[in-house]
Amino acid sequence: MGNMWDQKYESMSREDMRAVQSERLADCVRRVYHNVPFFRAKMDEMGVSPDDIRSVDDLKKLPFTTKQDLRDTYPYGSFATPMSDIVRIHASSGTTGKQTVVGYTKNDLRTWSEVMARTLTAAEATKHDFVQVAYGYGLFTGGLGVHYGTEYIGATVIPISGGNSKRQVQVMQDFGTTVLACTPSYSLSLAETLLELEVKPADLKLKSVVLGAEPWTNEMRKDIEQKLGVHAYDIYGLSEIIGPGVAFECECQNGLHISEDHFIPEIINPDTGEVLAEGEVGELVFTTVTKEGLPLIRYRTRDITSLHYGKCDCGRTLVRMNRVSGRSDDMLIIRGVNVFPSQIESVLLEMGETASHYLIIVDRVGILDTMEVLVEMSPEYFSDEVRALEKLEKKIRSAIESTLGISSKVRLVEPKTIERSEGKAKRVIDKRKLS
Ligand code: DLL
Repeated sequence: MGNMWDQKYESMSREDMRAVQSERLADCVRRVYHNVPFFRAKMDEMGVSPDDIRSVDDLKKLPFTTKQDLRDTYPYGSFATPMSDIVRIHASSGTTGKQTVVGYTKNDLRTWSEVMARTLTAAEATKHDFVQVAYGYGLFTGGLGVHYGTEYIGATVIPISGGNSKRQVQVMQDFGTTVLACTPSYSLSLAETLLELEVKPADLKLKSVVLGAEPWTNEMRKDIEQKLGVHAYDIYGLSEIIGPGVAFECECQNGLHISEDHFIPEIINPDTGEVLAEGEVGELVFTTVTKEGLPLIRYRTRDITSLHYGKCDCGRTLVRMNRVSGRSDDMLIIRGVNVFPSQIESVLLEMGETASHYLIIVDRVGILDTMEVLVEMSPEYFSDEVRALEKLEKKIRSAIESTLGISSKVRLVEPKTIERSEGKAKRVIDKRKLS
């Protein structure tokens, strides 16, 4: 059994957890109703009053909150406390439209540190560790989120932020980094820099990497673990809910435990809003029952996953979510077929002859959608021989076609030609949306 930061809440019986959630939910709905005009209007319109919400079973009576609601009330109109109680602002990246602003009270920062402490503890960190935070610092929640969690458990934080890979490696060597936190794609860039500098992972003190902020597959995890020689833990979160720390993997690597005493999850059918049963795949929705600055009720994340309530071998009873395969708005519809970039990633990495770097270019010629996949060769398999390249391109093309049911063009490119990311990787260029 692995270590837990907060045994009481992390291994609570379902009955006790429901009691905690129900009490906190009733209080949260009251606060939001009285302090957030747009949400009060939504509840009034549906004829629901705070008195109707007594237990988690009543959640489904409540209206949803969407990213659009936050945009409509930009910047501070969704906050539930006076601005004088807000001590920190962050913002979501705004890759899919105008950015949204999130605000934290002092208690919210404590909650965030607490859930990050659980996350880091599950990823093998203790007060004796050196945590190198290579997530970006700034309005993005990654850097400061992991930073405060690290200090909270009493470990030593190395706040280097993202980028400058050679310096990252130097710092890992000189400062004795034991835990590295960054995006999965950036961890692969760092693995390449290690190779370039002829530094062997075994010569470092690294024992785990804590990766998240973008979708990645199990195949990519194997690649990272093999290249860095350590366990790679998936961590999940989003700015609107708190930042990193919403859900985290334990040593069983069998789904991510949600800190559900703070964030109650539901899975819904994204088209009808109907709540789905355990194990069914749909859109993840969260209600943040302890947040003060920006409490959100039934916030639609657009992330696609499923929930599992069975007991985990690590001893935690916190519900698990499957790794997020993508966002509903990342889903490409190509000639009527739904395609997630992560499905293509799985196909590529299962073949083993290409690196974990790829780019999907979607376009429209006349009325027909086209998809081209640029794939980087692994240096060990790289060949100048045209026939060998053509053979591999054909193999990848038919693997994509048999898995996804659509044809695509495949172009192999030389090692290190696809742009490396320091934060969230860009996997898709959809030219149809540009025109
Ligand atoms: O990415 C918070 C974060 C920072 C999480 C560091 C983990 C580590 P946002 O910039 O608001 O917040 O982006 C949130 O990123 O809705 C997912 O679509 C995606 N995402 C985050 N973590 C994962 C993950 C941060 N582990 C959006 N797997 C979310 C897949 C992830 N997608």
